[in-house]
Amino acid sequence: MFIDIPSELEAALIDCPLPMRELDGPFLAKSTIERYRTELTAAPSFTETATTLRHALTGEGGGYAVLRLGNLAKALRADDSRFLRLATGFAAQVAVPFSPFPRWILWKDIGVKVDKDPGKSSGIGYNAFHMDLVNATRPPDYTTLLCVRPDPLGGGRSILSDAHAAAARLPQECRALLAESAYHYGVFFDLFGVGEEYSPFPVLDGSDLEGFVRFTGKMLQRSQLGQAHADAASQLAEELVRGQVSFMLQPGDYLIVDQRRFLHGREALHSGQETVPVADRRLLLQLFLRAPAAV
Ligand SMILES: O=C(O)CCC(=O)C(=O)O
Ligand SMILES: [Fe+2]
Repeated sequence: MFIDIPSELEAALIDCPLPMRELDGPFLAKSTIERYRTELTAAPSFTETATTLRHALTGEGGGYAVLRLGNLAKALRADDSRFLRLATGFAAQVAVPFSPFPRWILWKDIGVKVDKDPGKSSGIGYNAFHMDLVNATRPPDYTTLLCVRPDPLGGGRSILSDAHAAAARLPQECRALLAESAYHYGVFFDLFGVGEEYSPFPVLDGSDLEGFVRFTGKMLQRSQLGQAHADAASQLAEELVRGQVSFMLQPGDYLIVDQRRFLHGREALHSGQETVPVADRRLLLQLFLRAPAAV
């Protein structure tokens, strides 16, 4: 699931100035996608690398990938717009980049805030298994996280788990409870390209292999759920942990997750974050993708 960039491709990409992107509402414009594709496919080994990436995401047993863009991040600086355009160009080989949030143009910062709810995005604690935008009727098909800086104190490993495999290990009664529209989480406002608010929602939607597993571990503490439904969700949470893989994202690593197959989360950052200057703290950038057929 880790994909290295061949050195001849890295060399070509450093000198491949992609133009500023244009937007079409919340989506990256088709004209930009075509322009990026034309520029990038001219680089040696780009087409093969993009094929490897798509295969890692869509092939049997697949569902996530980490593109190792660290050398490019070093050469261009990980938070430089030229580097972000290259990452956007790779993402656009998978699906259409978009931003559901009016505040962010495509890339959203996930920094570290010591006084935030520790279990949430940019908190310092354990961020339990979840899918992003779980309470939307059309969550993003892919969520992606680009690592600008890992936790300098060494915490914050990424965790991933195959959602359908975890659900399949549960007893039938438990799966039946998870298929009921008895779950809810969070608020929904001012979001683009993700449909309507979905509340209450079922965790399992019947089409066991194709559908989303609409789960977020955060609802176990933060939503009022009936006892039987909460117990079923806790069992799923346990199975997700049992099947998890974890790894530390390095600077320039670009994690792409198919939200229909894998749920994601993050282990706690190391203690002592308040002693780390804000400019040195962990920083990820998040981008969502919509599969072309569904745009
Ligand atoms: O901090 C991380 O590694 C993951 C953050 C996350 O999943 C989110 O903000 O949705
Ligand atoms: Fe997330």
